[in-house]
Amino acid sequence: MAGTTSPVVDIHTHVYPPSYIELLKSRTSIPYIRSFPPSESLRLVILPAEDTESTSRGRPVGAEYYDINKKIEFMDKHDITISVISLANPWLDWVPAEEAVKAAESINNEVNEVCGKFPGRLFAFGTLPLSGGKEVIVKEIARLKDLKYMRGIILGTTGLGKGLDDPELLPIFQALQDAKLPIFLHPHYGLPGSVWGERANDYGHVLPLALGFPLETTIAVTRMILSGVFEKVPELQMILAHSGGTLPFLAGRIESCIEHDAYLKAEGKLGKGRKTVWEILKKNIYLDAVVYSEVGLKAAIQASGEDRVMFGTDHPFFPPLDEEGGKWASVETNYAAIKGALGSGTSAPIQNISDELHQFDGLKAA
Ligand code: 5CU
Repeated sequence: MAGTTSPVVDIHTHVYPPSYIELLKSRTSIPYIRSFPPSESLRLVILPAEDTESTSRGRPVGAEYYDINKKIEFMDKHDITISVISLANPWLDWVPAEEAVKAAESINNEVNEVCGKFPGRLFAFGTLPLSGGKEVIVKEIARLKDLKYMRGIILGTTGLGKGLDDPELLPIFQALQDAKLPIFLHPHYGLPGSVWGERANDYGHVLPLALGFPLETTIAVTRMILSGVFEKVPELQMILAHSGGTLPFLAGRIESCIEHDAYLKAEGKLGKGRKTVWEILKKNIYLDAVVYSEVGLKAAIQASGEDRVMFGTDHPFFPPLDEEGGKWASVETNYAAIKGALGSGTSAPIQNISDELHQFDGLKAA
């Protein structure tokens, strides 16, 4: 934020390392990169909802998606001191089981090395070999703990294929808790295409990105809450993308539905020891500030507390459509929302973001 003396730490900022880009270019089903003649320019097609015969198929993919120098240029332009970079969706979810371990090790090493080229400016969230199964995932978590620049992991909502309330994930959550590595939870799959109706192709990417992404996150975390993950792994820390989807706004309703559910009561799930949604929001959840409005940001701050809301940009997504070279409206909108929500002159969330980064530091010095 211009004028602040606190370091600005961007915890929601993605890369597709060059080796991942090459993989995407070799594929024909999502995720893939290709041109659509007569145009020769390459397009990145990642979302299930955007793989359609229309002009909204994918997005132009330029150097900002894979060239780390572009990330640093972007950081400098927007007064960002530190970025915690993460592989963008859909991560390694689609990689065949037998290739998962090698792919994760090589991507995580590549990202860790890139961070080392810009000491003090770049840290990272690692990627898990999800399709490889529990054992190899836990091993990769142990390895990530010792990679110098890793500060957590990025995770989608499918887990091992059955969602994040799958009891099979508990040893993985436990390993992350023990390693003091937070989960950066990020959506990708949205909602089933049928909910967008017959005219979905007329609306570009708006419905899946504005609604599908946040609802996917909200549903995934609510399922975790209902399954008791946060009682069973009480110190697990999660950072939710896009200010938790709609979780801060719906927390009261979710909590009320739980408290009034006769089935849960009969099953003995409403008794002592249950953490409420509000407690989980304040003890286990951090929210990014990528919500583009003061209203949404105030809800996030009220739900989790100012010190649990972290600055983010979603770079390289949401670039300006027209003007080249200037500041990005998507970033400026979030800066304005932070200023509006906290009052002018304060840079509290940014200050706290930095504190939290060091908290996650736990095992190693920056
Ligand atoms: O614009 C998009 O599709 C995306 C995406 O896929 N992932 C993300 O983090 N932000 C925007």
